[in-house]
Amino acid sequence: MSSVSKNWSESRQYCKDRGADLVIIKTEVKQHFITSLINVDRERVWIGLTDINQEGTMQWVDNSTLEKGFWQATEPNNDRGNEDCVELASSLPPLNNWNDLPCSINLKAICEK
Ligand code: GN1
Ligand code: CA
Repeated sequence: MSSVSKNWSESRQYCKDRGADLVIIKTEVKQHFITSLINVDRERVWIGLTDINQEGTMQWVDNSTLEKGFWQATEPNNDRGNEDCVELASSLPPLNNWNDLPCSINLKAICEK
């Protein structure tokens, strides 16, 4: 996990500078694992998911399309038409803790190699 809060693009660059990328979560096992890693501090972090390329189509940073999401109730809601990047809020139930947020918000991030 990055120790500094940055916007989504800067967070992605932070990971790339370390030979990694923002985390991709395609299974329940991994979703539980990532949540448990950070919920000691109830952190909210960027993950490698965005619909910045095409509104309404969530894509992982490996360019694959989202198949299964672990969304909070009523998310993603693209609030004010301005939410294209996805956070994981670790204090919420592991299978329902994603939310879309403005990509300009500063959060910590989870990188993976
Ligand atoms: C709302 O309630 P809060 O602040 O955690 C909103 C989210 C937005 C977020 C933007 C239920 O979340 O969708 O992304 O504000 N939640 C609801 O800060 O509308
Ligand atoms: Ca939202």
